[in-house]
Amino acid sequence: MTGPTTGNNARRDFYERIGTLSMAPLWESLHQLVPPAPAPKYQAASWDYDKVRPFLMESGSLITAKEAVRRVLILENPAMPGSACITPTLYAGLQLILPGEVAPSHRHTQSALRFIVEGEGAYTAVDGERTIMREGDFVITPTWTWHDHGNDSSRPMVWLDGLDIPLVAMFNAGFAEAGAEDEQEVTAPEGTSDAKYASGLLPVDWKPAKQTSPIFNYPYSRTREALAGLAKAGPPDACHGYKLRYVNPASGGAPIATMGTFMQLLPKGFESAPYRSTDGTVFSIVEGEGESTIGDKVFAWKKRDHFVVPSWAKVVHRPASESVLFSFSDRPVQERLDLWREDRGGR
Ligand code: GTQ
Repeated sequence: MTGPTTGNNARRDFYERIGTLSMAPLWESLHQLVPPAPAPKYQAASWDYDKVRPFLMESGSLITAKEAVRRVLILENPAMPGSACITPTLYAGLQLILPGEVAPSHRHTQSALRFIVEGEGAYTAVDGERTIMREGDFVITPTWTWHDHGNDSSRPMVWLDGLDIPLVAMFNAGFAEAGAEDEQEVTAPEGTSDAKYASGLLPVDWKPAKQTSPIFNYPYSRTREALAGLAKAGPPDACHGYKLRYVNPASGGAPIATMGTFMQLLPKGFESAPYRSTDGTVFSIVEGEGESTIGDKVFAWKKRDHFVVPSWAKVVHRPASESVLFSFSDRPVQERLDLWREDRGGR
């Protein structure tokens, strides 16, 4: 019996010959394909709102919301240039609507979340109902629902858009349509969905048609009140401080099937225990200031700043004042697939 041919030239020649049949040797890439632990190809990064805002306002003089359809500056992961991704599964951007503008109606299979960063009084319309948005509100645009945005206030409005664009692209499941009119017809008074679904009550014979939450604005006033109550009720979690997840009241699951959303309060002087999880997470600072160590780098943050924590990167938060952080990730998808993991550093 003769042993295997071990010469590199013989192997390379073999790889070339099987390559002509669109085949490749697994043993050359096995450890990258099945890594012992996540090895993300993207990095931690932050966006300082003081630096971002002038460009956002400048974009307002370059193009109208109508022409742009959505006037947004994408927050792109610096390790994924040209991808329009902030993580491999998530898209994030800052959208500007100036007084009097309308971002015309359209619908797409990508789900969107809006997290209001600056301003008050613009609306988003979803399926015939408008909601007025204020700072800290979390608003959803479910998959394949008509939506337009408008600003009847006297000030610019800026919000964080979070979408599952890369995930939908991976599945090649993207469809989109422009509406016949810029603004969809309003068929329900403001507050209808809040009255029906947001008080721990549901219309008696209502059955959800999809996984998406029937609530489309989770106002900050209520979220903040819940956090304050929680902070009075007991000690903070070592890793998260006081952290709540937004919920679809009809299912107990996430309001959007593809993106989990969270709000946490970090008390002044708190230092979180090192934490990591497999869901790369985008943060938007609502109140306060401080810094976070992500992996081996320190990122300072304050109100309206944004940062991204990659999968399995260790994070430690150090708020200098009482702080409130909104975040979103693909955690519900990973949980559905039995993939999601966390490491609480023993705490
Ligand atoms: O508001 O519909 O930032 O379709 C990117 C794509 C926002 C939106 C974005 C979109 C939207």
